[in-house]
Amino acid sequence: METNLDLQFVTSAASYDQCLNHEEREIAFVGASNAGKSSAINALSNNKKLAKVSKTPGKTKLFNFFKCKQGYIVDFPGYGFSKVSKVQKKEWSREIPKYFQYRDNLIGVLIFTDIRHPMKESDLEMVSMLVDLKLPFIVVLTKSDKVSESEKKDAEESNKKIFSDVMSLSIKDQESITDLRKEISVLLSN
Ligand SMILES: Nc1nc2c(ncn2[C@@H]2O[C@H](COP(=O)(O)OP(=O)(O)OP(=O)(O)O)[C@@H](O)[C@H]2O)c(=O)[nH]1
Ligand SMILES: [Mg+2]
Repeated sequence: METNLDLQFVTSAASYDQCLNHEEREIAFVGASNAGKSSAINALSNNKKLAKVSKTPGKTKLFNFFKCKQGYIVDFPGYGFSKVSKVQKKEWSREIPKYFQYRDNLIGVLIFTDIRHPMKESDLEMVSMLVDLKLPFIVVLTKSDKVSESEKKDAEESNKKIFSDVMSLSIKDQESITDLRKEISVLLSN
């Protein structure tokens, strides 16, 4: 299988109505702030500067579209959106559920969560929304280089008891990046 995603930043949207119009499949990257979403995008593309393109300070947009060979990845700001105003937060809390509810292109979601303290309350709220909407999701346990091999296995196993699709990721581990590329390719081409 082709695992080179050829990821490229396309555009951002500040509201659901402004989301890019296209006919391809799309997967969403969600998770807490600092979980490692942007780092994952950069690792997937082998380009350390890619995700920053959409993260101009003070101009953070809600939906960030990255084109890859088989479709699109949409990167979201972390839950909590700590760096934006109250007004912005309120607007985003209206726009985000619209995206998950109405976006026909959306076929799956990757939830990024730090392997050292995974699946916090906000992640579980996301899961509950995705289950209600019958959207498949993969739990990505990030920063796996921060724990021992046995702690990694324990975290994978305990999360697999609850969630059907679980994988570990470290931006320092090429094998895990290749695995993530494969998961994305499979989701987008099924
Ligand atoms: N050791 C290690 N650090 C990582 C890894 N992935 C991300 N980080 C670090 O974690 C921090 C946050 O990463 P980001 O990719 O900016 O996190 P984010 O989820 O995009 O955060 P928001 O944009 O705020 O939602 C950065 O300092 C990264 O260098 C990893 O696999 N291993
Ligand atoms: Mg980010």
